[in-house]
Amino acid sequence: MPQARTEDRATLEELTRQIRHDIVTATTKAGSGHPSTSLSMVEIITTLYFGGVLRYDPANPKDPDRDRFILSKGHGAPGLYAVLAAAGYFPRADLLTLRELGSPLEGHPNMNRLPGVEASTGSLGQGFSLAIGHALGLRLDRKDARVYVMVGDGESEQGQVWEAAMYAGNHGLENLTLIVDRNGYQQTAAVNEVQPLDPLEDKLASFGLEVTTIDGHSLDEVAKAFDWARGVKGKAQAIVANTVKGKGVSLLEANPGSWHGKPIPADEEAKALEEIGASI
Ligand SMILES: Cc1ncc(C[n+]2csc(CCOP(=O)(O)OP(=O)(O)O)c2C)c(N)n1
Ligand SMILES: [Mg+2]
Repeated sequence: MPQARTEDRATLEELTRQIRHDIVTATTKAGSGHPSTSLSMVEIITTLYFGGVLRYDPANPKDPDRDRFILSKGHGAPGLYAVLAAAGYFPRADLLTLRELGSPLEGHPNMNRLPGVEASTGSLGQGFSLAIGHALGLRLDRKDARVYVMVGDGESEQGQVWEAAMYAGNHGLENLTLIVDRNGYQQTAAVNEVQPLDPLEDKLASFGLEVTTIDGHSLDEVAKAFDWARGVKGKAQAIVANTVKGKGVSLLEANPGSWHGKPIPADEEAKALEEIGASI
């Protein structure tokens, strides 16, 4: 049976800095990719993999009893890769091969090339449905493993997300937790300028999910939300995480609408890493 890794608070905080560091260095070296997308999800994925939530075994990535995390907003691949490397799925040094020809660290996650990647994503809107397939399969197999799926707020404009919400609600998938990374921005503009989601929580609840809203950068709130999710019976859960696109790097935070899908320029990298404060 896989184990959940439960690190102490100081270690968790250092891991968030390491993961932010690795997101920046990999995308800047690649000269492409999505650092701002990845930076908004760091506390959530760190807590999933190291805060006693996900049960997994990097030595046995296909263990049928493992919990699953599916990154539906697949362009956040640099963040997923950084946490998978920290968890021991592959060497951390490989992160610097991001987007190189032949590297399994493709621009979007490829489940056939990299251990720990549960679903090939990047075409937005699909991951929630894939997660439902896993959750149903686990239920049929009478396993107590759980499925976590993260969508973006811009992604949540897609119809397929709501078909999936309807299904998860109607079928009482208590082993499924949806996380909405609500960083307020999509590709070129604020979500509110394009297709406001509000009242998001009411909508999700009306589809039959149990909903909570948190500050997605508070390790305490994130941990409590996952505890809460595991305690909900008979219903799928949604965690709406309010986050900041580009969190931790002032250059990106100052203008999130302009930095989507753009790496930090090489001459700004040192300042960004200093702001992040990673010790490595
Ligand atoms: C089906 C589909 N349409 C369009 C795109 C192009 N695209 C990539 S990222 C993105 C914006 C996503 O915004 P959001 O879901 O809020 O993610 P964030 O980067 O803010 O975390 C778009 C439109 C895509 N990958 N897939
Ligand atoms: Mg967004």
